[in-house]
Amino acid sequence: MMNEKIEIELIKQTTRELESSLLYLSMASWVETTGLGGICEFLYDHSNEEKKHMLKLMRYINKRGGFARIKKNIVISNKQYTSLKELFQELFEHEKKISKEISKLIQFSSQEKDIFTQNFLQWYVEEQLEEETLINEILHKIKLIEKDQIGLYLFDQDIKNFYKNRK
Ligand code: OFO
Repeated sequence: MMNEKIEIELIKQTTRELESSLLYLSMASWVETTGLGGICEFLYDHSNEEKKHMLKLMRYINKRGGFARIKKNIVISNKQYTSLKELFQELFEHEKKISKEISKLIQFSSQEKDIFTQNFLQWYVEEQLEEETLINEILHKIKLIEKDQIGLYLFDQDIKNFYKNRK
């Protein structure tokens, strides 16, 4: 059984994962309106990934004798971006914020001497590292080709082909 304080903190993280999923989803929708099919595919796909992160947490909470639920008042963004650079910058900041929350959660589970939760959260540490690196790489590339429409088109095609080959 996990203690109630840990359960409450994990429920907060479950909600954050859902918020992440919805953020990627709303960003994907905006990008789709710009006609960049590859990048929008990447964002839709990642929205599903975040939902899987949420489910993984829910299943863990229940397995440890808690009751997984989503907090009320979920943050949903319907923002219209001015550029892809702005969007990926926001995403990068978001992922860094999530990484900090995971780190705080690990420290808290250590304080509470919950080694199961500490161990469980290691998966999220790896995941955040991968995500931060990936989003930062994309942001970097977008900054390089910022005003080059052909460059942007080719970059989008690259991402599109990557997804085509995965199917
Ligand atoms: Fe759930 O991995 Fe990012 O936010």
